[in-house]
Amino acid sequence: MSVPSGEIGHDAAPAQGEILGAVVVGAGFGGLYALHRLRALGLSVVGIEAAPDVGGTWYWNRYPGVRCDVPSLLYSYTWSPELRAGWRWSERYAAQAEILRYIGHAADRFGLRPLIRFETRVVGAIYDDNAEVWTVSTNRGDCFRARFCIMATGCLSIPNTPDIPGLSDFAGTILHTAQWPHEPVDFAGKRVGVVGTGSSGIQAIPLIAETARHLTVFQRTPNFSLPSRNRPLTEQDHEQFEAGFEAYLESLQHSDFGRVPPTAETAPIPPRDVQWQRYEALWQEGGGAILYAFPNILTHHGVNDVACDFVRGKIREAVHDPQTADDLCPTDHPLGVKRICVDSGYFETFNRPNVTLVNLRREPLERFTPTGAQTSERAFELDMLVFATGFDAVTGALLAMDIRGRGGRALKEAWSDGPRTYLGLGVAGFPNLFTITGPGSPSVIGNVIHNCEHHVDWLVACIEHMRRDDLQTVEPEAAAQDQWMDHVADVASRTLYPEANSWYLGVNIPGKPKVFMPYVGAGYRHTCSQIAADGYTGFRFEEGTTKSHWPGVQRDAGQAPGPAPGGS
Ligand code: N01
Repeated sequence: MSVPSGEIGHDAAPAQGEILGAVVVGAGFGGLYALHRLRALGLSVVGIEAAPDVGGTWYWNRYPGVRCDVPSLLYSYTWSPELRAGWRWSERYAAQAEILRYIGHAADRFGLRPLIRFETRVVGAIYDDNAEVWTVSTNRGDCFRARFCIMATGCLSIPNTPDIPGLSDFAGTILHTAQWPHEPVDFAGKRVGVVGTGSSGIQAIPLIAETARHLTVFQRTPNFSLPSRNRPLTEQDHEQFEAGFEAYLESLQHSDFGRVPPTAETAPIPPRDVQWQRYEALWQEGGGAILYAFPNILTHHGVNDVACDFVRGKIREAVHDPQTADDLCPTDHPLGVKRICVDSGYFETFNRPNVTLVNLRREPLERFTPTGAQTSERAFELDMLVFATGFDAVTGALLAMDIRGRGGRALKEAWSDGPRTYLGLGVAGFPNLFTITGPGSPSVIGNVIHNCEHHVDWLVACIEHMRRDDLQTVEPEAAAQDQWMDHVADVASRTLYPEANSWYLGVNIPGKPKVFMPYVGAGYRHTCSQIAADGYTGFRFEEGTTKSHWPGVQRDAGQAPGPAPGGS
């Protein structure tokens, strides 16, 4: 057996017919932690990553202004005191480059890079009913056989570029925020068009406007955005965070950060002036905390409408031209039911003489031309086009692969009416396949790193349980999955979330079934723990027929096995 040397493992010689403990697809926050934990468990593991380096979505999203909208002290792994002690965030909201350095630092600190095959994209994962193993094939033609297949493919990893007529005729530069080049992009002297005003567009627009000769923003739906009030972190910030860290860790077990609390339905509606004062205080503080100002803000129009009025008032204060201000005010959805945006000077950017807002609701974008864009009313001359048009979110990366479970059933077929999982962790008919932050789990709601950690901890405990009892396979029971999906839909239907055409519902992708994908209910961690404590209620384990007795378990930690020979 040869072991790959160096950091990029795809040159390694294959091991004949070896069955690995696990293949982990994706080397973002979830995939890296899964590799770390599974290796520590004694499983032979290999990670497969399409990018040339670790980082997941933070590797690809390098557009100007990109930073996280979760405070950096919280947007960090919690599982390693050494990692925490060896890292110091510089700003309240970290920029992408710093986050990527952090992920790279974690990968190096725990020796994870040698486990990963970079620049390799998984194209298929097929379950072999007889051998009870997964065969994972890649675009490089190699194929790995493994007992467990861990999909850490991320919720925001497949960029969406809308099919607008004439795009291929456009003679200028075309960029997408989620596929940004590594070389600096120079907007100086250029007439730039940005399509899309979600989180990515709202972060990029102020920075592009600073250097572009002219910036035209093509806006279909205005969004609610709150000021970040980003600033350097002080010694005091770090000390306070450290002092409260254990309590914070403990709170993660019980908190429902970002989800709808159990008190939402019974909470009183605070008087308008009380709400207003609270929103003002949170607006001054900066960040997305307005979303959690009252327990019923995401369930009751009596609260949410006031929050909407408040933010619209702030937009009108910031933007000088009344028509532009009006166009920037969201009116077709409640606040927070599309992912809230957090910005630095977004609305003020529209006061610049070199920035034009085009309201596509009033004048639809008809086509691109070789020299620009044509709406129903006007032609715009452009040198560069930036798509900030988001992602085929949550399910996009999973369905981009040919995943087949028992009897060769395709995941695409199993999910033809929308994703179906149990707890967002597993899919009936797809044994030993785990989906980290899969649909039907909180996934993108709250702190995604902590959601990843929780899923990895849960699945590792499940695998330990299987090893203890010498169980071969685990998968959700169909009835438990049905019940869970009904519950996910029921919880969402009792909130204001379904009132927006958001990517949470998949409606940004033509033809994608309209299903609310994240779990927004309370007590998710508790539910998962209880299910495990009760003997994994709703999961079916099998002793298996192959009696292969934990292949890959004996391997020394730290080695990266090579692929088995064969094509995809
Ligand atoms: O994508 P989006 P994003 N013609 O889908 C518009 C995370 N994130 O990349 O609303 C014209 O939100 C579309 O218009 P509409 C975060 O979770 C986090 O900005 O569909 N316009 C919308 O304005 C976020 O939610 C951070 O009418 C078209 C925009 O494109 C998620 O990623 C930073 C169009 C897409 O907005 C996605 O954000 C960045 C068309 N044909 C991202 N098609 C932070 O942590 C689409 N649009 C801060």
